[in-house]
Amino acid sequence: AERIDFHGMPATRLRAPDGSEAIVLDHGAHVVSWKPRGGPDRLYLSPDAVFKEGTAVRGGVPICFPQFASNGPLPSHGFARKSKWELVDARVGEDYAMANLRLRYSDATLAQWQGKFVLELAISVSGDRLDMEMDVLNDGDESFSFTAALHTYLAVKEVEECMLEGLRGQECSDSLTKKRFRESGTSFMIDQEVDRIYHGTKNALLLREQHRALAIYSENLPDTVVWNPWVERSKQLQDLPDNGFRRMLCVEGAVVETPIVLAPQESWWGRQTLMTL
Ligand code: TA6
Repeated sequence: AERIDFHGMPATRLRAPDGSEAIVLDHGAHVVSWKPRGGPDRLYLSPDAVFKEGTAVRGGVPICFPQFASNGPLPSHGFARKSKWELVDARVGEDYAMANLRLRYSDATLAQWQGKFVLELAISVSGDRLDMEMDVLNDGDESFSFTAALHTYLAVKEVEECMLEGLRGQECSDSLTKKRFRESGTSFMIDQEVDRIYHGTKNALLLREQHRALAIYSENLPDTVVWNPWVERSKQLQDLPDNGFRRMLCVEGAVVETPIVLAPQESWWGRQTLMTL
């Protein structure tokens, strides 16, 4: 693992012996790039992304913690993605490269939220896969609850030609229409703004495109958020080009509907794995 400067921010480049690579910023423990076996980047990073302390980066894998979206008193998606984390470990093994980053409660976080947490992100890259695991420990003497997500921006060639499979039969809350329904289609295509939370994800999801596919696995992340801002919303997002929505699809491993409650010294973890097929 190598320390690098990424758009003016300190970052770590993980390179496994097989040529697979990932880059993670100290800022937000934000994974901004993932190239399985030297291939093209499978994460979308906006060309207009802003790299600045206290700001969230558009693209890659923002970590939403301790609040997903605006479901609570904190600014959207919480403070973890805007905070400076500490790199605790970076290593290259025989067939992998990994890093561990940590964010611990501070006076700044306690001023916004009472949880005395220790949040860790472990990233590992190997062959065709990227693993990202969040670990949360309650290091205080009072319980706290939180929602969270690995808000993954997948890179796609053309979003209108993608198919996302594996959601059939799942309960879905549509954040745009505020309706709740059961998904009946075997695959869904994106041809308009989408902002949905699927509940009780059990299966692997498959994102299929022309000539390539990506499997998305979640463990301990019972909700899957699917988001694409489409034409109008993209125009409102200053850090996304007007056509940026065509190159991305967010498929997020999340815990939204039922917040996690941690008693003192209890911990929780959730993991998302991406694998090219
Ligand atoms: O995960 C979907 C979502 O919550 C959307 O509602 C959308 O606003 C998106 O995340 C991006 O949020 P952000 O705060 O990064 O602009």
